[in-house]
Amino acid sequence: MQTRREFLETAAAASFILVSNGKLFAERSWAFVQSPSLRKFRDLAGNPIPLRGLGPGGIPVALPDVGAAPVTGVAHYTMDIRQFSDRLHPDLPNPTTLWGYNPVHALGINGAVPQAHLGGVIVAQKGVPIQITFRNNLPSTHIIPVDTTLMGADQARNRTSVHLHGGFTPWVSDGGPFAWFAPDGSHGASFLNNQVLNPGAAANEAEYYFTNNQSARMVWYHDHAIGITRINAYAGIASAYMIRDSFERELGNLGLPGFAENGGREIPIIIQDKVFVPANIASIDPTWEGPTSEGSLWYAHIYDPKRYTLRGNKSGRDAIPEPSCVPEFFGDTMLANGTVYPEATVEARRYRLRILNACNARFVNLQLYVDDGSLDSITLNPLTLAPTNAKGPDYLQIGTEGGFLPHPVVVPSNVPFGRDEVAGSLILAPAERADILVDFRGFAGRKLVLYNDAPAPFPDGDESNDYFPGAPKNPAIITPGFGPNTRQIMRFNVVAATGEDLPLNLAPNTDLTAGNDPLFVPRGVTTPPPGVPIRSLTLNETFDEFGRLIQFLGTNVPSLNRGHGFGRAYVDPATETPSNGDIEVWQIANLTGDTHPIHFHLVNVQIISRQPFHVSSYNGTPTYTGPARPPDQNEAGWKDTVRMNPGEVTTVIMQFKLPSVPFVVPPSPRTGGNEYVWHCHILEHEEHDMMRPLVVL
Ligand SMILES: [Cu+2]
Repeated sequence: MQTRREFLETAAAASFILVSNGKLFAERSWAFVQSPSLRKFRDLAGNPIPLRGLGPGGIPVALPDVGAAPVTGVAHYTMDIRQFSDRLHPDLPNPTTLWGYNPVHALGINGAVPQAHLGGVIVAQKGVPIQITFRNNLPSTHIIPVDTTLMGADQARNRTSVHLHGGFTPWVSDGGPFAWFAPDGSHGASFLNNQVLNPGAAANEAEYYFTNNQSARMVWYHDHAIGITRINAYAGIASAYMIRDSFERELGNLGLPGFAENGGREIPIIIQDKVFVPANIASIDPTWEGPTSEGSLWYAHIYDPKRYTLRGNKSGRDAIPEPSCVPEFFGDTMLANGTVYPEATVEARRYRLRILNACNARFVNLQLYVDDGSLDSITLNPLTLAPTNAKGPDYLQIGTEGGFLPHPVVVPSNVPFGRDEVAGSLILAPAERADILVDFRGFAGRKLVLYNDAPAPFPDGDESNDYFPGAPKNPAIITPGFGPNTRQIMRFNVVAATGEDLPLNLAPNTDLTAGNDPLFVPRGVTTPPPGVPIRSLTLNETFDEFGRLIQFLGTNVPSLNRGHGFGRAYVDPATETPSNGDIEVWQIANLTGDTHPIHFHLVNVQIISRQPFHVSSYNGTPTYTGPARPPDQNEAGWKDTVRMNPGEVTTVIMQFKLPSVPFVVPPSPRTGGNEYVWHCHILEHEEHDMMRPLVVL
């Protein structure tokens, strides 16, 4: 597999990419903001920093309004999108200013629903549609600096668009980049939400219809407004959405723990990485435009050539804008369910964890180790930097983004990331989800650290993005037991069981295929089914007019835009235009040095294979350098986000079937069809400009 460095060498040799003197690992300066030193797992008094659960005191679970929805008459919710503050760690001197969802009604709460980070989890039932009025109450000043040179960003700062990620949604409710709406009633060119579903809507409102016509799974919803998605999501505009069904309920008889919203031993865990404004921000980062009180969110806003690759040749390059986007943003402090370094008290019995990687760009390789009682809980082997701690229980993975796997898969919980195989324990790219069972029996009285060692960027890594005490290549001075730390996410405090679980009758030989749509290709088959049309597509990296790195999706035909290689801009005419019901195979050649988590709106895909190819000789047709291999066992089901590694062609298959809905869905005024998108879910890539229309005719 190619490394980033090799990518630059081969890219420079290839005539179709106009790269000069690219240096991906320039020497770093350390003019970089770091979060305050925050204590892990316990507050100053030694009390646990509790992991927030669902419901009162934790993340609010939205409830419907009393009246039925306009137009369709289904259950209706009202959700505000606003600026609020929430204390994300007890040692932070101030609560953090955030943007986010705030439901009007919530489970177990009478009166005003507390404004909490990630607030507004929705629990839906398969086949029971719902409708939501989102009210945009955001102030006109963003809490994160806005780079107005990005496509679509030079408009109102408080635009938003709500995308149900993984949902099976008519395009007018899909919350695409051009379907944004602002408090003053202005909206993007593709915004038909109210015309279709709520003609009486107020200026700041937008109406969305979600079919829930999908098997049980955890999806999520987040902002998708053009030009500001990465900063809106980072500011907090994201939450989870659980779809339940009868198959899932029946699994309770096989030992599946009960649901979180009913107080069962199911724990959603939403992982994010952030940087918090330190006390001395004015001297470290004098041009920071966001809130300056200690504990506010901080985000990279300067394209520092010492830190990020810049096209070497100055001639023909415009001055770098400030604020500027950056190639990827990595935080230094991990959060779970909106709290920094929390601790969950669990009984020594079986739990179901629903994990979502909601980081902007950081991948995680999730391991579980017994806290060894040392100051930092984890002790690293000085040579390998792998934990010497005893291992925690392995995972039994039962599902992914697209619902249940065909068969449960045992995932060992103690495999450090390995660069050669690009493998580890439970690897999740941004937007990927895992549904896992963890049995804490035998660990009563001990504490287990949820640990991550995935490199950032993935898979080659720049060690200055890897924060832990004694990190050899990170100049940050970190006190053991405190952050910044990107390796320790949270801790489980295992206490004695108060009851006994039903026996577990879920194992790798259990057939769960009845719980999901039938797959196109049998397990282990790495060739596309005969007769299915194949599209050849590409992932590209080059430089923009300012010399900054930019990523594009493309076809296998060179772009007419000089310097784009095979890449096409999001606003270029659509090239992926299947018809309703079409089945297609997409073979996506990654010509870059990074793994990209490619997300498909509307459809779930089945991964058929990954196959290495010779990047520098790619001319539209790959020359393969090794055999195709099937997806990992825990990717064998349906996926809405697929990791595509450098130097590999990833082959997926999907059917572009539109949902049927009880109202008329007009074509998009922009693209003339059912306007969806496919894009990289590294949010900095998506924004600049790794996204393409997917127009279903
Ligand atoms: Cu990407």
